Amino acid sequence: MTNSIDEFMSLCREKTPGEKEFHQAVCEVVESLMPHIDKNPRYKKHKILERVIIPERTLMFRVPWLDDAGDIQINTGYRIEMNSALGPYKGGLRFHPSVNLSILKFLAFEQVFKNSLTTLPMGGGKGGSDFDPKGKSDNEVMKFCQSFMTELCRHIGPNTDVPAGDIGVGGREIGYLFGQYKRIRNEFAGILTGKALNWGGSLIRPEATGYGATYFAQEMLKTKKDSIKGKTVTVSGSGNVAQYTVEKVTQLGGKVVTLSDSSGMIYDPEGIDKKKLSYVMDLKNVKRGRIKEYAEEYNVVYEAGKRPWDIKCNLAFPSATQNEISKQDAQSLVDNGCFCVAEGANMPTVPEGVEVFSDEKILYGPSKAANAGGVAVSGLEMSQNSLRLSWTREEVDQRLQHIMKSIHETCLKYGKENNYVNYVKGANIGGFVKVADAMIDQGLI
Ligand code: NDP
Ligand code: 2IT
Repeated sequence: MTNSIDEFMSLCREKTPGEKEFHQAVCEVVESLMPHIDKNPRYKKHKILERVIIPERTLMFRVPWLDDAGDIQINTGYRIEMNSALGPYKGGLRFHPSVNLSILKFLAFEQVFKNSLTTLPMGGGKGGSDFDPKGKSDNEVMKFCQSFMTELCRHIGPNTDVPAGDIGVGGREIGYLFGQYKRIRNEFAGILTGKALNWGGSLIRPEATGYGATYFAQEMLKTKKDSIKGKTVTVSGSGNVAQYTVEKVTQLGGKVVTLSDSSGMIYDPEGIDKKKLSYVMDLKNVKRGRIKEYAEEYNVVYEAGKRPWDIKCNLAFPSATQNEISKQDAQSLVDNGCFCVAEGANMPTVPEGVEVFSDEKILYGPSKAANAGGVAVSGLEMSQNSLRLSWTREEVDQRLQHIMKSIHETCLKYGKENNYVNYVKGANIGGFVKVADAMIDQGLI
């Protein structure tokens, strides 16, 4: 079996040289799947694994725009249309200087199985650009978004491909992108999710990823007859996912003691309460400031260049970016008593760190299960757009909770090993089988 995994991976590496994040994501999935595929020869016969690692379509395009000084700027735009076996391509757009083909392919690949787990009819995709919104004026962000959508608009549509937000793409960017699509195509259509409430957005979509990750942690804790109440919690990042994780964890009686950004982390042993969280939301979403300012405001510790994983906690929610938990970080979390990790970010733990969590048999909810709440509510936004109706906050939240529970059940179904739940295996197999079966049904796609 190891042989076949090694063989598969060396072929994958040969065909996609240099795409290290993509190889990392594929390797984790293939390691979980190979034993299942060996038991189900039809997946082998139909070469499903060989097919799912190649995007159905990869779009790369030039994005020229004029900055406030009147100078020409050029970025690269991407959309990876990975798999449409279960529905239109669906997945976020990331605007960050680190964006490249490998990172977007890893994200698109993960998205396929994540979307399958949500139970909603969505294929998988991802896109974005190496554009850095940091330090840009609203006008520059708008000019960039308009140029990006001028090309993207010919490839997307409510039944074709429906992008959304991710790192660096929030409500502001979705608005500018939507406006440009509408101008060019002369249609008001559900071509993006994460829209504002008064023009087609869904209640709870901004909250969904953080709330969903918290609900998933709650489900994992229930298997140990435990709960979030009274727990000390570390969260990394301070963007969309981090903020609403803090909100829900706090509502459920947990105490969040850390936040971070790419410059450093804050440690607030008293806990980030409702008032402090609204300060963070204003700081990050309106003033677009740095987390360091929290430390100045509340007179707590700020550590430049550090991540929160040395801080003693019971539960951890990595919510910033990929590979933000090293092997050493994972060990230090476990050594300090952390027994539950729910990944709000995509692939935040390096493979050696995942190994630490599984060797120590802690509750470890991998990203494609734990953070699926965001795209799930995007799916609900698409449903509401199709119905031309909007559901109440309670209705969407109920549906989100139900979906997170059902993802947890799928993980149990495919991931139970004696008296331990291997959520990585559960999520990978549970996400894969639906996609694979649909691909077989649909012939050579
Ligand atoms: P935001 O842009 O709102 O926030 C990102 C946060 O992470 C910021 O605090 C940012 O700090 C920090 N960060 C980003 N890149 C790095 C880096 N290279 N090193 C250290 N810190 C970094 O993004 P989101 O909150 O939406 O996304 C966070 C994570 O959650 C991502 O992995 C994303 O893929 C994932 N995710 C998001 C979903 C969504 O619905 N938004 C759904 C599912 C997963 P700084 O400001 O300094 O850059
Ligand atoms: O990684 C993710 O699931 C997202 N960024 C959300 C995608 C979406 O389409 O809502």
